[in-house]
Amino acid sequence: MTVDLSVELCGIRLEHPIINGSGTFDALAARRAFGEELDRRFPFSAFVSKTITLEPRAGNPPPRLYETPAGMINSIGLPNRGLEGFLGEDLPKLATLPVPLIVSVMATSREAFSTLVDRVGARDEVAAIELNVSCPNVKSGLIVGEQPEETRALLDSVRPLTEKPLIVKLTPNCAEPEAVAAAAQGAGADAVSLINTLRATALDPRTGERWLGGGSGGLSGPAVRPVALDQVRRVAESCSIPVIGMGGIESGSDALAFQRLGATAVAVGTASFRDPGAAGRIRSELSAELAAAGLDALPVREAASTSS
Ligand code: RRO
Repeated sequence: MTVDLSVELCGIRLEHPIINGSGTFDALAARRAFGEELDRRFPFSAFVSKTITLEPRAGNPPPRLYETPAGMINSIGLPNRGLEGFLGEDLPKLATLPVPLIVSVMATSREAFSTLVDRVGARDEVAAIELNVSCPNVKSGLIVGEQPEETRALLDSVRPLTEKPLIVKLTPNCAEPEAVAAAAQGAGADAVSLINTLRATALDPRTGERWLGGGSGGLSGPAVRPVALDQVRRVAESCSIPVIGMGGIESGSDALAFQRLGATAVAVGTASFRDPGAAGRIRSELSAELAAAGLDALPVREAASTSS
């Protein structure tokens, strides 16, 4: 049976539904390591950049990773060249990847978010912008993505600045992700993606001190998959814009579970750390899963019970 894996995400046609989670695959390093072979077998149907900020950042002191049962905690702390460095150095290279480019941005004020969206959105190489809202608003002290009102106000600021699709990357560290998704949708977001990592801490057993240089971090990997599935289900049931599902996807069967619960696309993150080819394998497995279920295309999402 021929299986059609293609999907449409915010008006962008994708060959298949598997993209990367922001910050989990360094495409420029992979190209240095694998050369043109990477382009021939590029594992993702769209590429999401590591989140960038207005100013350059060094990131957190090491250690930045801690392995847990069925997962890992990261505390990378957003190292990046800043907007100008990204536009001048990284974007021209990322634009030569064989798939559409989604640029992920984060800021601690609406003004800085606006500058990022305005400048990134003006570039033809960029297909869509991801707003990473797992960050505090320095004025209110609140984590934007934990609060529907903060999320709505952010979208109100940035929505008029670009016609490019805006994808809001939701945090799982809140009581009601569906309320935040609804606020994002109501203020003009084109899609939501979830989940970012779950807030987590690890201690060094020898010293009793916190292990990670940044203090606490975010948990990802198969350990978080049931949480991610539940949040994707709740968000997909309560809003009508596309949902990009992620959280511990390691197999085609995992990917299909997110699709069955309403995800239009899925992202592979932690699995790529162990095997940079994981997403390619997951794509083949997804195809085989669908064929085995007698399906020639991905499940179609049921209409949401409520909309904006
Ligand atoms: O850079 C990070 O430490 C980081 C970010 Br910006 C994020 O959104 N999620 C995460 O787990 N780590």
